[in-house]
Amino acid sequence: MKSKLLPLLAMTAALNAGAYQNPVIPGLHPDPSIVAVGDDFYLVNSSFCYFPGVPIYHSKDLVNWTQTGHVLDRPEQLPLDGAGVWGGIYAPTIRYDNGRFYMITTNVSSRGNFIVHTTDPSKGWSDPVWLEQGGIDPSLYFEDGKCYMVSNPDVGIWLCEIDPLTGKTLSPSKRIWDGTGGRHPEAPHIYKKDGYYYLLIAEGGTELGHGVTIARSRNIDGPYTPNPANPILSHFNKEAQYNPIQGTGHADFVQAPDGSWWLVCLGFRQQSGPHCLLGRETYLAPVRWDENAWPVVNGNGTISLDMDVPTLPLHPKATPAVRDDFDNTALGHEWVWLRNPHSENYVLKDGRLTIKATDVTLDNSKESPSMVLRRMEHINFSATTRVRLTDDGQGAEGGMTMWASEPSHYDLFVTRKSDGEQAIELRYRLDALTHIEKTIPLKKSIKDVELRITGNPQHFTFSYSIDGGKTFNDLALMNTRYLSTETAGGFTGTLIGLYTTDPSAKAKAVFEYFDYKPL
Ligand code: 6LW
Repeated sequence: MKSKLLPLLAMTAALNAGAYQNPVIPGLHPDPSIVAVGDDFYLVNSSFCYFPGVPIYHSKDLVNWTQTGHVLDRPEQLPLDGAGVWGGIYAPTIRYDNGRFYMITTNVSSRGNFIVHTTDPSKGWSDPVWLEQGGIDPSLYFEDGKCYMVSNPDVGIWLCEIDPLTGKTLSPSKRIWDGTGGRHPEAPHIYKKDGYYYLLIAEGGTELGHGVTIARSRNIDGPYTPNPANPILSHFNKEAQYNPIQGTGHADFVQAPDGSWWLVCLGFRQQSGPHCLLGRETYLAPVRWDENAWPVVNGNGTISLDMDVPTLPLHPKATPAVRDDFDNTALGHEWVWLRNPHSENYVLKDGRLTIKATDVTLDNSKESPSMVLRRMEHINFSATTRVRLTDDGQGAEGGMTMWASEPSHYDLFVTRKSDGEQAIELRYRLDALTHIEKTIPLKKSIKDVELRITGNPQHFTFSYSIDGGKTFNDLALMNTRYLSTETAGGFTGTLIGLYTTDPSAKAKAVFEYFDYKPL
């Protein structure tokens, strides 16, 4: 088994001591929630229509994060029938109390709010415990053996006491704050510090007007008094007008063992004008408490890519290897499926990933196609694979896709044509438009083809090689912006998929490796 990690350690943060680089978790990693247990930090993100769900990360220093798995890794925990890029799992919260981890979230495509719990995240999490209080973005607060839940039904923040192990509601739900007037008050979290309950929320919607506001009370159920300096974090202002990070919001606080306070939040990076393809990512900022006991985020309520602030002692992590040789017994945590996969259609053997086709195409918004995906994490990147399409009937395809949603993807693939020959094709699917941009017939002697997609802010370039990757021929370039959140929609950004589909459901696409390289 070849190692997936380079043996050399490399700083993922900025190399200056006491500085780091944002985002701390790039690509589709929105709605971060964080908890400290001793000197270990755990962080979770929302995952929408993708399986497994709710990626969980671990860190010792808040800057370097390693994915240890997913919280929802069994279909019984995560029914995703018909879930699309606006559906599935919304914002999770992770908390720890009395030896047990809790993760609370919403499956908007199923029964709503639920909790899973575990005493050891590495051993897996419980089945869902379903909850009665509605709304999205549920969070938990524990105190003196009691557990409180907050979420946002009816465009406000509501609180009730619950039993987190049975889901039973123990007190009537009470509306405790409406925010400062921004749209979509959401993402509530409660913390206690120096005799105050602080209620942190997001407002303004998860676009450019996003921000974080806070209120406090001596009693958990209010009345809550807003911070006169709200919002405590927003990029919808002059200070952040030219900031490459926009849409900052949806935050969670954590206190480190050295007493310092920090916030994780989401934000997005634009490319090709105002367009965003990476999805919403996880950012980190320091927090201090001012003389009136209100939190101040990174001095002026904005954050930057280069953070010149003291950090905890850094624990650099290994740089991920460019190449996935598919020679492990399971795919790495970076790979996900659209909806609940048919696992029998994915075989890792002899250093190859074989994906068996069904007749489900990438345009099908109900079923799970034969496709594995990994996040696009960098604006400038290249992704390369070697594929062989076998047992293929007419119309079968196997290859790589830049996938935003069922109606929005660019596909580069090997296909069996009506004349019985194979060809390389490049297709753009953009809503009502389906366009074959190029068809390159393949000689019978050619079995393996390398496919490459290279991304820059404006364009994806599609290329192929038929000499084992020695020379690549460019087929075409296509604008990135049509796959952006602004155009294609969805909460999920763009992913890179390896897929196959066949009207006769017989084909196999055999992938020998997959390279993902930031450029
Ligand atoms: C999430 C909400 C939000 O539940 O977007 O940006 C929703 N914030 O809090 C989906 O990520």
